[in-house]
Amino acid sequence: MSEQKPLLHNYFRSSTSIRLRAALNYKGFDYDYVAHNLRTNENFKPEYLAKNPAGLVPALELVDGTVLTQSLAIIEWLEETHPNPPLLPLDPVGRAQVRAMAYMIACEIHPLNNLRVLDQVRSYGQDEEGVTAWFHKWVHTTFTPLEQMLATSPNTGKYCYGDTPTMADVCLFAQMFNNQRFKVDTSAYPTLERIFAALNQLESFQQAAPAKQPDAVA
Ligand SMILES: N[C@@H](CCC(=O)N[C@@H](CS)C(=O)NCC(=O)O)C(=O)O
Repeated sequence: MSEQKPLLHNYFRSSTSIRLRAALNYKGFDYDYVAHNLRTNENFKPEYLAKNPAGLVPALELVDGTVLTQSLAIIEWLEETHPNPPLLPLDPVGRAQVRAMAYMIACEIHPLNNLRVLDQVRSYGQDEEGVTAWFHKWVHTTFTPLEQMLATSPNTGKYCYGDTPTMADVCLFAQMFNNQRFKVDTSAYPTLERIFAALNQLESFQQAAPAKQPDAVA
């Protein structure tokens, strides 16, 4: 009989799913993939709502049935239970700085550009051009200071903080796929583009990309 694995409830192009997949893969954490098509509201089916009443992805269902939600909370749990390789530096100031960059993306871009928020913007009569402009605005509002921070910080290395990936990098990596889908021009952010290119060289990150997932569609 095959060993039971934790279940990752997610969707191929959900950026919160991408960031969690990158973290899990980087840590070598094995899971079975459960797809919920957000476009057809599979995430609001009663069976999933019974596990995660918010109906959002990702969620990580452990083998004992415990369901963890919120991508960053799951990544923090992962860091505590599987510390190597680390996704946070050891010193408290560094940890705060990495979390700050992660939260800039996770708290100040993603919630404004989430599927249900874009649908709400559409419901106010905005056409696709208007929705795209909304999306771009919130990326640029945060990418401008993030680029400045990374371009000037002595802690910036190959990645957002030093020469190994951190929680900030998994968030940046995931956001870049959303940017590509909404055709955001990121040429004004050379440091962010350079870091994204470096992350794309890592097998664990490559395997987290939307196109690599079993539910991927063009
Ligand atoms: N803060 C949550 C956000 C989760 C979230 O909003 N996920 C999106 C996909 S990226 C979702 O499930 N959207 C479904 C919807 O908006 O109906 C996290 O980081 O896990």
